[in-house]
Amino acid sequence: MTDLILHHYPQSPFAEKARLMLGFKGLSWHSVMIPAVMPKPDLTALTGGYRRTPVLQIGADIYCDTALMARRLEREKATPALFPEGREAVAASLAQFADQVLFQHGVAINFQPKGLASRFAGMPEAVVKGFIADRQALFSGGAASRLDTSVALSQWPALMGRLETQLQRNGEFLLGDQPSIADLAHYHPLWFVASNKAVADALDNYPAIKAWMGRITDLGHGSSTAMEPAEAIRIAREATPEAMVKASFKSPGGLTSGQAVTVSAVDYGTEAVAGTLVSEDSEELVIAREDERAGLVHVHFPRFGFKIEAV
Ligand SMILES: N[C@@H](CCC(=O)N[C@@H](CS)C(=O)NCC(=O)O)C(=O)O
Repeated sequence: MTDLILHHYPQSPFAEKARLMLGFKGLSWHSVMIPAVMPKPDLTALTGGYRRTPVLQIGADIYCDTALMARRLEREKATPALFPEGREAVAASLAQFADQVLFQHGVAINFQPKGLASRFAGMPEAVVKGFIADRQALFSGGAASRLDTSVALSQWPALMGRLETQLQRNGEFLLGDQPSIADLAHYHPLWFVASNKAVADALDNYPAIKAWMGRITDLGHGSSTAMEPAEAIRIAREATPEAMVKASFKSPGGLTSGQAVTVSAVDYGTEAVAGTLVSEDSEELVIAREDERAGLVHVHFPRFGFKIEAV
């Protein structure tokens, strides 16, 4: 196995989801710290422009988006399973709901004025202004818009109430007695709320959720060692992308391998990544690109939530 390298920063909820996936599977990995705001030149040398957090690197293969990372880690180590056999669709669809809907609520609750003040306490005003401007840019041009705080606060009891009831009645985890990707995707937005003392009381009335969060925290992060970004880029340059198994798949867009394409997220952080199509299947889009610093890399995206266009 080639080493797993996670590009992330500590406060990112989706990075926490990725760290927990690695912990759940009991994997060892290298930890590369990336900036929380643009520019991110060392990260984009690998991704070709994709800027969101986190990114998983395995040699010269770069995996964007935690939804695809989960599938790649499942291939790395099948058990314990993130997508339990026979419940693949319910696990993936619940995770998708949480990553989109619950996450937007967690962010809106965090970034209401008292939450923002607490999160950025003691930081220079320029840093706070820079962060706010970066996140405005992140959401420009995509299909998603930020959820209004008052809507998030109003809808929160419905989301929490449903979770609380199910966890009281149906075992330790969302799909029963074993954790799955559905748990990790529901956990990270709540972790984001819990980690901000000015807004953490949004979880106060939900004892079953709190107990479940403790069980997820206990999965841990696996074992990691720090790595410098330059070392990760050197590893990519010296590695050869993994050979792709060619399964027959009819491209919905009529694309053929070797064709010049761009891939971009549909919702936010829509910077397009240009390359040549290597392969596509029902879950994954893979493009090849040549980078001055990282050499030939294959960049992998989930099909769902991304668009691929011929250049
Ligand atoms: N669907 C993506 C969402 C990733 C995401 O929204 N990450 C946030 C951080 S939690 C982000 O990229 N924020 C902007 C940044 O870090 O530059 C995934 O599952 O990886």
